[in-house]
Amino acid sequence: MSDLFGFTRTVVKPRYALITPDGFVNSHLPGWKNAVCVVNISPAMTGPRFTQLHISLEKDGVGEGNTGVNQYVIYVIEGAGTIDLAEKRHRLERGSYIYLPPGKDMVIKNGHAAAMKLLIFQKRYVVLKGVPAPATIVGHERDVKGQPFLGNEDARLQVLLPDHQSFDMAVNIFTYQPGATLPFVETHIMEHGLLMLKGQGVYRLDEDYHPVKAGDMIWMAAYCPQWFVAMGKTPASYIYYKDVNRDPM
Ligand code: UGY
Ligand code: MN
Repeated sequence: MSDLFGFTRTVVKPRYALITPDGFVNSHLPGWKNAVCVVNISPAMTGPRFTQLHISLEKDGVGEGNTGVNQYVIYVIEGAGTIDLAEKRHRLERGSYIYLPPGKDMVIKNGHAAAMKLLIFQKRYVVLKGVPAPATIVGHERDVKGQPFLGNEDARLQVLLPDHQSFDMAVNIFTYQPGATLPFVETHIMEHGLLMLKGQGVYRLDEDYHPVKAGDMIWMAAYCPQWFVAMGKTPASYIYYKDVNRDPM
């Protein structure tokens, strides 16, 4: 379907973007070897204040660098490998995630012949006077209990980063049983970057309704009205970024 008549579900609008895998185009990014890197969301779109990368580390793939003024959240979508941080080596598998504060060195390696696929959110860290920047976190989604969202047992939220003022970003996984919805059309100052991890549904973005499924990426600008319903016979889940805990002015 995708190569007939120039059809795609991808759409880039001033207040949101839906980017589907058929349209991904690779970039060569410094520090990544034997890797297929796609910059799905970035300030180059005019609007986003963060970057969302999809990186496929092939056999012997390595990513090496320093976070600089930014902080990273790296989530393992598929495959397994390791990350070396100053203090030690950590094993990574599907569902592992790492929070790296500014100024942190890292070396991430694929340990197998099959690709290790990574989702990376990068955001410039905004200092809060008197509050030290967060420390590194290495965790796994299975260790984070899903809480009912606004009392709905069928829409559960896993909050991957601590709810603490030192963090200026949050990354959560939202899992919906078939038919479950965001309870209302949200309109808020926070922006989002999102990857559909499982299942399918319909996303309302601004005034438009889009069918979405696992593998799709979405950018939602601040104040972009948003709503979701999970459809089909299996649960739908997505991982998403939002900016938090800082004054708007
Ligand atoms: O955290 C959120 O704003 C979340 N409820 N938004 C979303 O899922 N689109
Ligand atoms: Mn939201």
